[in-house]
Amino acid sequence: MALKLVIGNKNYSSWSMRPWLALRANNIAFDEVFIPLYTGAADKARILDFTHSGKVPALIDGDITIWDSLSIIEYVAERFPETRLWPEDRARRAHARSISAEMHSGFAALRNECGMNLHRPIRTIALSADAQANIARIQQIWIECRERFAKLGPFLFGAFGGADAMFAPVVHRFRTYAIPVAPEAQGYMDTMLSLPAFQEWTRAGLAETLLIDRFETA
Ligand SMILES: N[C@@H](CCC(=O)N[C@@H](CS)C(=O)NCC(=O)O)C(=O)O
Repeated sequence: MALKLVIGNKNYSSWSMRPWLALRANNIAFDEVFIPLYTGAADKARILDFTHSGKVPALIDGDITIWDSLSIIEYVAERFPETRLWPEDRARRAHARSISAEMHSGFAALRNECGMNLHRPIRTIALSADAQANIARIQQIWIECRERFAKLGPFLFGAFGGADAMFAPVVHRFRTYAIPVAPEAQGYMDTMLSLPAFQEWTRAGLAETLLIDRFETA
C-alpha cells in the first residue's frame, strides 16, 4: 500500500514541506493528501480523520500513522535506510539530530515574525532582537556544518539529508524577507534553491491561489 503524506498549503505550511522534501528528494513514492489549512471546521475534521493531533503533516503507512515533521523524518530514515537521511558516522548523526531538534523546538521569534509565504513580495521588515538572534544562530549552524563537512558534499552533512529538510523552509524565509546573510550561508541557500525537489515544492506553492489572511500580514 502506498504511503500517504497529509500536508497543508504548500505556500504556507513549512512543517509540511520538511517531510515532503525528505521523501521527494529521495524519490520515495507517496500519495499526497492536501488539506487546505484554516478554512473551517470541515477541513479540521479532515485532518482529525488522519491524526488526532489535528495538525499536518502526518504520514500514513498502512496501519501506522506518524505525525509531527521530525518524527516522520525519523520514520522515513528507518523505513528506507538507503536514503541515509542521517549521517552514518555517529558523531555526525548526533550533530545532525541536534540541529534538527534545535530547529524543531526553537527559533520561535523568526517563525512568528517571518512566516513562510512563498508568494509574498520580497521585502524587509523590522525584526525584533530575538528574531535577529535566531537568524545569527541559524547562520552559525549552517556555517559550522559547511566548514566541517564541505568536503563530503554541498549540503549540511554532504548529501541532502534530514537536517537539510528541517532547515529548508528557513531558506524561503531568509529569501522572502530579504534577510542579509554571510556568503557561506548564501552558498548553502543557493544549494538548497537548486535542489529539484525544493523547486518542485516552490512551484506548486506559488501556483496556489488560496490566501490565509492570518499569514498575509507581514
Ligand atoms: N510540531 C508540528 C507542528 C505542526 C503544525 O503546527 N502544523 C500546522 C500547519 S504548518 C497545522 O497543522 N495547523 C492547522 C491547525 O492547527 O488547524 C510538526 O513538526 O509537525
